[in-house]
Amino acid sequence: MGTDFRQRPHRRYNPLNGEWVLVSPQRALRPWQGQVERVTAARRPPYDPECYLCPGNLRASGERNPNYQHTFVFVNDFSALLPDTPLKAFEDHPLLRAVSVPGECRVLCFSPRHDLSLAEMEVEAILHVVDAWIEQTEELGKRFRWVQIFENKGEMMGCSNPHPHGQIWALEALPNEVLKEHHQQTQHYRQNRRPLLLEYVELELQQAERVVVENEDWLVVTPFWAIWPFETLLLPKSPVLRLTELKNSQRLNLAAILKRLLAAYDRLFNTSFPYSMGWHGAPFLEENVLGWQLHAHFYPPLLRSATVRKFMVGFEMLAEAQRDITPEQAAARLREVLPS
Ligand code: H2U
Ligand code: ZN
Repeated sequence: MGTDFRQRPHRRYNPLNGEWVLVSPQRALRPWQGQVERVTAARRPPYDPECYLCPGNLRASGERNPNYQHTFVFVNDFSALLPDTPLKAFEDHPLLRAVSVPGECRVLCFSPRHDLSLAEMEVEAILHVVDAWIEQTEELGKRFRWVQIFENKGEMMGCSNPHPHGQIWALEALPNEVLKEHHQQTQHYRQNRRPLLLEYVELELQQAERVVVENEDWLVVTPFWAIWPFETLLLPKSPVLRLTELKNSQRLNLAAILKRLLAAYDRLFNTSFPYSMGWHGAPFLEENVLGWQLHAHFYPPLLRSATVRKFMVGFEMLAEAQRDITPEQAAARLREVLPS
C-alpha cells in the first residue's frame, strides 16, 4: 500500500462479511495525553472455595462439580437457549416476524486451576481445551446447525468469573455473523472455485506485513479489514471445514500457536489481555459448505494500555466501524512482544 493509504483516511473491504471499515491512520499520530496506568492484578489462589467453576464446588443449580483433572463441561444453569423449544413461527404481519429457536448452552472449564488463564496454561493443558472444543462440536453438530464456541475473557468483556472458562451455544439457526460469512464464502467459491480464506492465507504469507505468528499448520494475522485495534484471525494453512477435521499434528500445533498468540497479547500492555474469541467452521446440515474454511476470531477491546479501550459507539453504531492504528502497525507491535 502506498503512503496515501498509510497516512490518509480510507475504507477497507472485508470480503468475509461484505462490510467496510473506515481507517484513519493520521489520527494515530496525534499526541496521547490520557493516563496510561499500570494495573496490578491481585494474584488469585489456585482453588477458590467460593468459585462455582472450581472442582468439587456447588453451582447455582445446586449441582456439585466433579473433581475434574483437565476440562469440565456442564449445561449452563442460566441457558439463553433451551433444547425442548417447539418449532413455531409468528407472522401476524410481515413487519412483525418471530421464529422459535431450539438450542443448548454449555460452559466449558478450561482447567481445574482457578488462577490460570488460557495464556498461562501449559501447551499440554491447552491441548485438552482444543480436544474439548472438538468433542463439543462433534456432539452438538449432530443436533444443531450451528455450534458457537467462544470465550469472553476479562471483566471488560463482561466475564463474570476469572476461573478460565469458555462457553458453547448451539442452535437450530445460522446467526447473523455466520450467515454473512456463509454467503460471502459460498459466493467466492462459486466465482473462483477456491475457498476465500485459503486464498487469503496465501496472500498474507506472501505479503508478510500482517503476519503475527505462524507454525507448520497455522497462521495468525491482523486481518486487512480488522475493526478492533489488535484484532486477529487464526487460520489453518490447509483446507479444513471444521474443528472436527483436525489431525493430531494440527491439534498440537493449534495448542502451541494459541499459547504464543495469547502470551503476546498479555505482554502487549503488561496485563491479562481481555478479549472475546470464538470459532467459525462450516455449519452443519447445510447443503453447500464448499467455500468454508475453519477460523477463529480474536476481538480484544484494548487500544493503548491495560485500561484504555476502544469503544464501538457513535459513528460505529450509526454508520460503520472505524479504526486509527492500521492492522499493519498492530501486527508489528504484536510481533515485537512475541515470546521466543
Ligand atoms: P461468563 O462469565 O463468560 O458470562 O460465563 C459464566 C457462565 O456461567 C454464565 O453464562 C454460568 C452463567 O450463566 N453459570 C452457571 O451455569 N452456573 C452457576 O452456578 C453460575 C454461572
Ligand atoms: Zn475457580
